[in-house]
Amino acid sequence: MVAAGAACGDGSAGGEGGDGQIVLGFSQVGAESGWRTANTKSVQDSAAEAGIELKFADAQQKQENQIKAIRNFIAQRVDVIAFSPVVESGWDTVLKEAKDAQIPVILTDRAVDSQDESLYETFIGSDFVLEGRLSGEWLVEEFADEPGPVHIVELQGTTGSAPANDRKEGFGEAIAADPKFEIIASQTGEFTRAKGKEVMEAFLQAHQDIDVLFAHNDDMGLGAIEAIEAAGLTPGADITIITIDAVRDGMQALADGKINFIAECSPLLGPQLMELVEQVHAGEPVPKRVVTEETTFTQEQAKEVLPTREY
Ligand code: GZL
Repeated sequence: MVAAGAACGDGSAGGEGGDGQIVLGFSQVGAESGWRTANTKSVQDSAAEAGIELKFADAQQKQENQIKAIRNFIAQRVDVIAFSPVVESGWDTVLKEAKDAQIPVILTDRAVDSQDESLYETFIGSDFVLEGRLSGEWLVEEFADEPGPVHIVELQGTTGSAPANDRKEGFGEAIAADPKFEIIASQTGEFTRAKGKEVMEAFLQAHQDIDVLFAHNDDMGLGAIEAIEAAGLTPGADITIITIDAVRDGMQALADGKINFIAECSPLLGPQLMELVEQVHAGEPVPKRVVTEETTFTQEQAKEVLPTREY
C-alpha cells in the first residue's frame, strides 16, 4: 500500500490531487496587462488539458503576496510549484523552504537573481535582453539617415523586474552604436496603460522635442498613445513608438500606424510549462533554461498576421 503522500520521482510527497493527478501550485504576478491575461489563460487551459490540478494565486503585483502563496503551496504539500517572480530579488528564503520541503520549483516568464541555482529546476521564458536589443537595432536602422540628436523617452516596466532591467539593458546596448540617440527621460509605467498614460503626459509637459517613445510593453505604449493624441500630436508620425509584447491591441495599433515596431514576447508558455511540470514530477532531467521562440513585427507584417493571432 503506497503511503498517502506517495513519493514522486524526485522524492517529494505527492499532493492530494484526485486519481493521482499532479497538483501544481502557481503564483501569478497579477492581471496588469493584456500579456498577463493571455499568459494566465495559457497556464489555466494547459493545466486542464494535461489533467493537472492547478492551484492558482494572483499576487496583484506584490512580492509579499507571492511569498505567502508559495508558503501556502508548501503547507498544502503540492507536487510542484511554479511562479513568475514579480521582481528579481528577495526569493532565496522562501525557495529554500520549498527545497527543504522537497517540492520542486519552476520559474516561468520572469527570472530571479539568486546565486543558488539549486533553488529551482528550470526557468522557461523569453530573452528580454534580446527583445530590448532588437527594438534598439530597429530604431538605429530606421533613423540611419537622421543627423540627430534623436530624443528618446522610455516607459520602463515594473521596477526591479527582469523584463524591465533586461529590456533597458538590451535597448541601451543597441542605441549606443550612435551618440545621436539620447534617452532624455526614463521612468516606470508599471506595465499598465493607466500609468503609461500618466507618465507620458508628464514627459510631454517637460519636453517639447520628443522624437521616439520606447515602451517596455504594449499596454504602456497604448496608454502613452492616448496622452500623445490628447496633446494634439500624431502617434507613429510625430513620435515614433516602439513597444514589446505583440498582444492583440498592440498589434492593432501597429497595423493602424500608431505604433511603428513591436518585438514579440509570447505569453503562451502554458503547454511547455505543463510538460516541464510532468518531467520534473517524474524526476526526469530538464534543461536549466528554456527560451521561448519569438519574432518582431513591422506595420505591414501586423496587417498580415492580425487575423490569425491567438492572443
Ligand atoms: C514579460 C512579462 C511582462 C510583459 C508585460 O515576459 O513579464 O509583464 O512584457 C507584463 O506586458 O505585464
